[in-house]
Amino acid sequence: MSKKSKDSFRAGYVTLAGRPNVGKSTLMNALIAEKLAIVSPKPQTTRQRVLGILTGEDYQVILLDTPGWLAPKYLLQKAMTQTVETALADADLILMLTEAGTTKETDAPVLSLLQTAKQPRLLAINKIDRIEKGLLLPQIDEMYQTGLFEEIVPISALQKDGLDVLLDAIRERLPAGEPFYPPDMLSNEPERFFVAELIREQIFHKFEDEIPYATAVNIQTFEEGRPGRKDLIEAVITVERDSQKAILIGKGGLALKETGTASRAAIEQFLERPVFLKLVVRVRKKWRQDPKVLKQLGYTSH
Ligand SMILES: Nc1nc2c(ncn2[C@@H]2O[C@H](COP(=O)(O)OP(=O)(O)OP(=O)(O)O)[C@@H](O)[C@H]2O)c(=O)[nH]1
Ligand SMILES: [Mg+2]
Repeated sequence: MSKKSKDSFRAGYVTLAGRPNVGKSTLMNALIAEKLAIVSPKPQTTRQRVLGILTGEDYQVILLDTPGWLAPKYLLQKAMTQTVETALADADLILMLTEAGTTKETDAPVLSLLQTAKQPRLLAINKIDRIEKGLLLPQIDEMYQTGLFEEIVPISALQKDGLDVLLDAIRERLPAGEPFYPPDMLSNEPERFFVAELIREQIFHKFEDEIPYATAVNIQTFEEGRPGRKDLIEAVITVERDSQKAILIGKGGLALKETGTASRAAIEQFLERPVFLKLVVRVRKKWRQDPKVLKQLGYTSH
């Protein structure tokens, strides 16, 4: 690093926060230009904080993607809200995300969460590809009037529109300081985290109703470097009821086979190497309410 860029380097943590389904994970992936966070059309896809690193010539943004902010109804959701609170406390800068075409009432719970935050805040209004540009101005106005945001940037995370402007707004508010991570590093999460998430993403895409929400995935075996053989990954899919297990497995095991095939393709693309993937389904009654299981699955630290 040259002396000049060392002196003017900026680095910091930027926490993404917003309602479920507004496109936080899509934005994270678009900014990092790598699929780090899973995405689905269903709300509450993200359950844990996901860290992504974006390093430029004179800056390093460490993005923290978080679960959508909601009123918790069960222990897993409580853990999800705690994750958001911790990520907000860790932030140098807060980036709230909302959707174009909504009013501030829709975002009232998130806005009140940010009210007590001490850090500078930006707002990105996402999904502008879905509405007429003219309709955006009243929304921008209304959100400025909350007094919470230094800058408001309309974007489409999906179409990668407005991201340069957003990145500039982020960059100029980062604290001066040296990078926290090597420039080529995109995340510090372990591979097995991404692998489990990619399987969970398939389940979010493939199954309806309560199933995705009652499902957790953890990696039991991850054997690399087997001479002449593919890496072996064994994943356990946990559900709450026998009926859910039956649906996940399907007639003659067909549904599980399809989930396995789609998951393996996504995992191989992510890891850039072939793997052998084995899935098993188990039932843990009411695991979403069980502190022990939540801890085992990594949703809580205590
Ligand atoms: N049209 C449009 N759709 C988008 C855009 N960004 C995200 N989406 C879609 O919105 C849905 C939710 O996206 P996610 O990135 O999973 O949203 P999230 O905020 O991370 O959701 P949670 O993790 O559940 O809180 C997906 O179907 C995305 O494809 C956008 O700019 N335009
Ligand atoms: Mg998400």
